[in-house]
Amino acid sequence: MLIQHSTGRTMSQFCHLQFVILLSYFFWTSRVALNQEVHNNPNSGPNEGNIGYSYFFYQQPQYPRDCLEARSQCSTSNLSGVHLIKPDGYPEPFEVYCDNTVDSGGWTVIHRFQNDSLLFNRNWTEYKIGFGFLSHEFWIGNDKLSFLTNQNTYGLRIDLLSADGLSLYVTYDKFRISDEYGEYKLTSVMGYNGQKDNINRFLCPPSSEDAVYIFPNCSRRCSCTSGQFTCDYSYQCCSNAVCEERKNGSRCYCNEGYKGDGVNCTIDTPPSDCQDIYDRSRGSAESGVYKIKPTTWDREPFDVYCNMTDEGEGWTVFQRRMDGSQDFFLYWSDYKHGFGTPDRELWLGNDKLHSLTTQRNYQLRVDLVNRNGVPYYAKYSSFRVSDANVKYRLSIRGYSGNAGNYMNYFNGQAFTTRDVDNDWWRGGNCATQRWSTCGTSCGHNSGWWFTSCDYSLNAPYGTNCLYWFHLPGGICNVTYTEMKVRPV
Ligand SMILES: *[C@@H]1O[C@H](CO)[C@@H](O)[C@H](O)[C@H]1NC(C)=O
Ligand SMILES: *[C@@H]1O[C@H](CO)[C@@H](O)[C@H](O)[C@H]1NC(C)=O
Ligand SMILES: *[C@@H]1O[C@H](CO)[C@@H](O)[C@H](O)[C@H]1NC(C)=O
Ligand SMILES: *[C@@H]1O[C@H](CO)[C@@H](O)[C@H](O)[C@H]1NC(C)=O
Ligand SMILES: *[C@@H]1O[C@H](CO)[C@@H](O)[C@H](O)[C@H]1NC(C)=O
Ligand SMILES: *[C@@H]1O[C@H](CO)[C@@H](O)[C@H](O)[C@H]1NC(C)=O
Ligand SMILES: *[C@@H]1O[C@H](CO)[C@@H](O)[C@H](O)[C@H]1NC(C)=O
Ligand SMILES: *[C@@H]1O[C@H](CO)[C@@H](O)[C@H](O)[C@H]1NC(C)=O
Ligand SMILES: [Ca+2]
Repeated sequence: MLIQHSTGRTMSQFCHLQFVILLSYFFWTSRVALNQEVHNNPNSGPNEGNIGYSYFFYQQPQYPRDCLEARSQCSTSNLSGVHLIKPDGYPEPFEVYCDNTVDSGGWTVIHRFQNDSLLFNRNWTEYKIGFGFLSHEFWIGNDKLSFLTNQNTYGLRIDLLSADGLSLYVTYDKFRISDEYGEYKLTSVMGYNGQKDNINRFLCPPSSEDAVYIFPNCSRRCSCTSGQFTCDYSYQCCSNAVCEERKNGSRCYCNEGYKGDGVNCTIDTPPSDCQDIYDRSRGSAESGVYKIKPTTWDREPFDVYCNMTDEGEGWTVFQRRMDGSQDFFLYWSDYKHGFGTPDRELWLGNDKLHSLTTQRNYQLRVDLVNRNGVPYYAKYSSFRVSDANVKYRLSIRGYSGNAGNYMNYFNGQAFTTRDVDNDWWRGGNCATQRWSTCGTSCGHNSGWWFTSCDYSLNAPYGTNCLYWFHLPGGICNVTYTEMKVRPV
């Protein structure tokens, strides 16, 4: 557990080195521990506080309970190697590797990772039982480890060897894991002693600059800065975040609807328009379809096409004509809710247009291509569409451009569709009215801010009827229109 959760991960995160880990336990307070046992044992003789003496009276266990006992029981077994031990309560004796070379010996090796010859990504049962070979790589098994470390107070020592020959170790004065019922929880790992500078060199090789490691329970965030391994103990998930292990390891993740680093989560409001999307992306967002939710829009976010390339960026497109694939001769409710496809022909919808243009001050840009393929544009420094109560009345002013100031004609006008007549013409509804121009008879056949049956950019495509009154070089047969807004 320890290997995986702290040291192991840290190393795999920071090091691309070959290394050896030697993980062992020893009686940390062996003398005191043994004396206590003598006290508690009704068969024991007088306690002299001496190991040899205690064993003399104490019923000699059949097997040593760990490598320290193995060594002290028999002077010929003080060589490192495989010994049979049987921790208190464990049903069978089993073989362990005893290391008698480091720190006065008596260490029971619980894990060795040497040359990556053994797969350590294993299931619960395998970790429970243990795997590998004592002679090279192995995991002793969590059951054994649990019995071993619960007989007394054990210390932990981790030895590390890097590919460049750096050898170092850390010790913990106390180390214990619970049984399977307690999910082998690491109940105690305390009293860290390390070689600080070497640890830094080991944990922070040159390639690890700015690497970050967050503890599995998100209790601290450690990083390598200028070769120093430092931990921020104040790291903590905020109330709108959870500590979770995902693809990139553990860290605080903001809850749904929030954004941030998990320490500081702010409400993740959808972008209010294409300019907002552009700004949030720090200028990297490309033209395309995005979801926006104007601040005054109380329904679901909706799709819009953002033109990020035309004379700057952040334009929210609300009308486009390009191939006649979309019918524009539609009804009040169609124009109210919108129709078409954002990246092809569309009318965004008057409700949305109202919401969009009332959250801030917006400018309008109309791009047109005439029948000879020549592009023109008209810009208005102020553009706003009022709500349904006033029939989506248009407010527009501040013309500039080369297409001619045609939109000015509709300033202050309410919206009209084939089924709702708000135009000034007393003779009928402009939306269904026919007229003659460019040598053909045309139908307005669209929704628009008609005054007295002037021409609409929503008129039928591919006819003489779709035109912009002032367009130089021939007003008929406009082949492309795009109407878009952007905050001023
Ligand atoms: C192992 O035991 C032998 C014989 O008692 C002794 O000479 C030797 O120093 C011991 N070695 C260690 C590492 O304790
Ligand atoms: C790893 O080391 C063991 C023992 O030294 C050896 O038998 C094995 O072939 C090695 N495996 C690899 C992948 O180097
Ligand atoms: C764990 O892995 C072993 C060996 O691959 C397999 O036999 C066993 O069924 C697995 N157990 C579970 C619970 O997946
Ligand atoms: C998180 O883990 C660290 C180290 O393993 C431990 O010291 C700390 O108490 C744990 N915190 C919580 C809240 O579990
Ligand atoms: C993982 O972290 C790296 C570095 O911090 C980052 O570049 C990458 O996007 C992250 N991947 C995922 C899936 O979060
Ligand atoms: C969270 O982020 C905001 C905005 O960046 C900042 O003003 C605030 O101080 C941060 N709060 C914390 C606890 O870091
Ligand atoms: C943006 O608008 C301009 C003018 O209408 C047009 O030429 C350009 O192709 C548009 N860009 C995209 C990516 O739609
Ligand atoms: C307009 O386009 C239509 C259909 O493509 C064509 O029949 C007509 O001649 C064009 N009119 C002019 C004035 O170019
Ligand atoms: Ca009328």
